[in-house]
Amino acid sequence: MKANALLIMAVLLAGSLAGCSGDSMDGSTGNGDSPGEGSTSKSVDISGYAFSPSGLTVAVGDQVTWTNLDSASHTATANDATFDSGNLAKGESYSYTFTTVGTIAYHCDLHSSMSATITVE
Ligand SMILES: [Cu+2]
Repeated sequence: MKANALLIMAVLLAGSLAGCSGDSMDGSTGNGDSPGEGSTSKSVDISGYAFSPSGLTVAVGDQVTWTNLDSASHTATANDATFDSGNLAKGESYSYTFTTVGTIAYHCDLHSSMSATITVE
């Protein structure tokens, strides 16, 4: 009997731990929006001195990953400083999870001709 109760508790505990796992929760002093269900990951390639796609719409809670495919270094830097990848060498990537609705224009700090937008709905 007692062993059964312990087993049930262990299962419940494991379940709740799994439920809140995540590797991008470091900025969690958030605003009450729940990034939970339905959040997805989207990708932006940095290639040929351009962001592709240059206009991307995501949902609140979605994570966007920029990957630099060029030989040259690039950054993905929000004009309003919401996010900043820092220098990305070839093959490096940077991820950011969007938690606030709005349109964020961003650019490459190293190449003023490179700009794009993320729209968060
Ligand atoms: Cu660049």
